[in-house]
Amino acid sequence: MAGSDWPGVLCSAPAVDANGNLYLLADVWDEAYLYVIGEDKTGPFLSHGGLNSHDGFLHETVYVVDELLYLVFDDTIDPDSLPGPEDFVVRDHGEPVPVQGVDLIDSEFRSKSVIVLVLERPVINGQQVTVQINAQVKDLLGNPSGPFPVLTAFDATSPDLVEAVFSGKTIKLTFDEDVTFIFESDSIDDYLTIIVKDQDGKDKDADIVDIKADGTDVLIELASPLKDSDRVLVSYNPWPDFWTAPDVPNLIRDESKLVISGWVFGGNVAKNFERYANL
Ligand SMILES: [Ca+2]
Ligand SMILES: [Ca+2]
Repeated sequence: MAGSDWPGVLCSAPAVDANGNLYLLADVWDEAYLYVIGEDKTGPFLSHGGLNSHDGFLHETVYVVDELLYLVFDDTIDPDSLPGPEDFVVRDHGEPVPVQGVDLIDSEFRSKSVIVLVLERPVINGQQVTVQINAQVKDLLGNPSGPFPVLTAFDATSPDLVEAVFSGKTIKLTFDEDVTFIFESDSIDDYLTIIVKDQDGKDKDADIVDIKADGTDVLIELASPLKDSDRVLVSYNPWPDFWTAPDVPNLIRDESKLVISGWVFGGNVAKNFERYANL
């Protein structure tokens, strides 16, 4: 690897690939870019990073956000070569998920294209989502892609609350995937509040003693026991509502990990919610 005068940029020595392209591989702030010198004879291939989605900057070639599955390519794809829904096989935990639509969008970064698959339903844990592409795509010069391996989609979907119940001193929140939680009592009120009213509508104390995650559950332990007749409202307002370092406390998040330039981002944060725990 030869150096560069531009800090953060490393370029490989020029090389020739199997298609006869003369190319340079540049590593810019940990993101790889392929620069082809001369005639482009290489078909589109998957290349990480580049899409600035509504969920933040992602550094993955294949990732899933709810019911949308993104495939990021190095090259601009000819729209006429875009495969149909029947050319993709998507599986969630091994079970097929029908593809309802295929869109082609241009990335906000450089000349990348992104194929977006619209799935029949949101997937609950993208780390177990795979996609198989049984077709070729072409770049604007007509260069066809090679065959694709079975690809694993990175989980960029936030955990969703599916149930909230209480018993004794414990309120149990159940999510649709495994979650993590680091409890920090001094600032918990900024994130999570519990309002308890008795059967007459009178406020009761609801001091949080501890919170821990166990599989898909978050268990909130209160100082004093609840009665079956109490009304319990759980409100969660995470800040910030995007990727953070893994050791930031009081965030309910999944187990996805992302490393960019030595920074580790720790999981998709559950979205705001307000839920009665006895409905
Ligand atoms: Ca090309
Ligand atoms: Ca997830």
